[in-house]
Amino acid sequence: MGMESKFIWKNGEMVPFEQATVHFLTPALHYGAAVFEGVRAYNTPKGPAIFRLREHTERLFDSARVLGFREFPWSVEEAMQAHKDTVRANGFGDCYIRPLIYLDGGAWNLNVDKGKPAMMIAAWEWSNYLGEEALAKGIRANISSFTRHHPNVSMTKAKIAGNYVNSILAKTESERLGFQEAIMLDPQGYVAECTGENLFVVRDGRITTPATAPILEGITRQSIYVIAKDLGYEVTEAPVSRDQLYNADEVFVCGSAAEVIGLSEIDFRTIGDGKSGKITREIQNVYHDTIRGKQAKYVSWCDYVG
Ligand code: PPE
Repeated sequence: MGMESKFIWKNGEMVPFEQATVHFLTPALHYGAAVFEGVRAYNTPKGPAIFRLREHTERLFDSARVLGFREFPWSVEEAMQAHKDTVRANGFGDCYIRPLIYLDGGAWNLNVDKGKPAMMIAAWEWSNYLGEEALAKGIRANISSFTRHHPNVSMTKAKIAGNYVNSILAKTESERLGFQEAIMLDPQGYVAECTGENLFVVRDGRITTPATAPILEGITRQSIYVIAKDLGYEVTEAPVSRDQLYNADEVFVCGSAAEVIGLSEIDFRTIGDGKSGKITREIQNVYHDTIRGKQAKYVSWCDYVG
């Protein structure tokens, strides 16, 4: 399954896939000066719906503001509509949606004000972000030798393209070592997040997740927080140390692309009984029903493409 689609939304127009190109001298390409989102649409009983579209679009605009953009040609509402149009134009049900606002033209002295923002939105059919067997078996991870961003070096709340070089370094290293994901520690040495997911720890029936200061404020993380509380679990934000992962009953990661995936092993230490744990599976099941519009309580999180 590739990343092809019929159409990509480009600055207000729906253009054929092949025409969604940028010039070599696009500043975003040289400096990583772009912001993006990872969003998913799912087939639901009432037709395709985009999960938490408003929250993703608001975070996209927040990221752009953090990067320094001050004026946009589009509003949040227009961008939300553009996501729906892209899914519809391609005839997709289950798909991944990737909007990107990038610095286009004229910013050659490292000042955002000298360029202008441009936006494109693509969609493609992308399943199994962490591999075919991840759901049932869980995945093996290690603690990366690369440290996650310091909040005053790279802005951790923003999905800035350039920030992801840190993720690429870590993920490449982990996969070359034979793992499927990298867990990254923050500059103080506490557990931060993975290269493209937030992380939760379960011990004695209680759930803990690192606080948001050094990490991306994941929308899946926030959804899981609500779901787990509604299921009756105590969920706390607290610092998590590396050895608290080793001694956890369950560890799971979550993100729009990955959804909810258990960790079976960390640094060659088996977590729990070495597969997705009981609470992980319970949350995973509710999450899967939620994103497909099958949980009445959370149906307002599904934005129908119409
Ligand atoms: N942390 C990071 C660093 C991150 O990139 C993501 C999303 C999350 C946490 C979870 O955030 P949320 O999707 O709002 O729950 N990662 C996106 C990009 C993955 C990629 O390979 O590119 C995603 O899941 O779409």
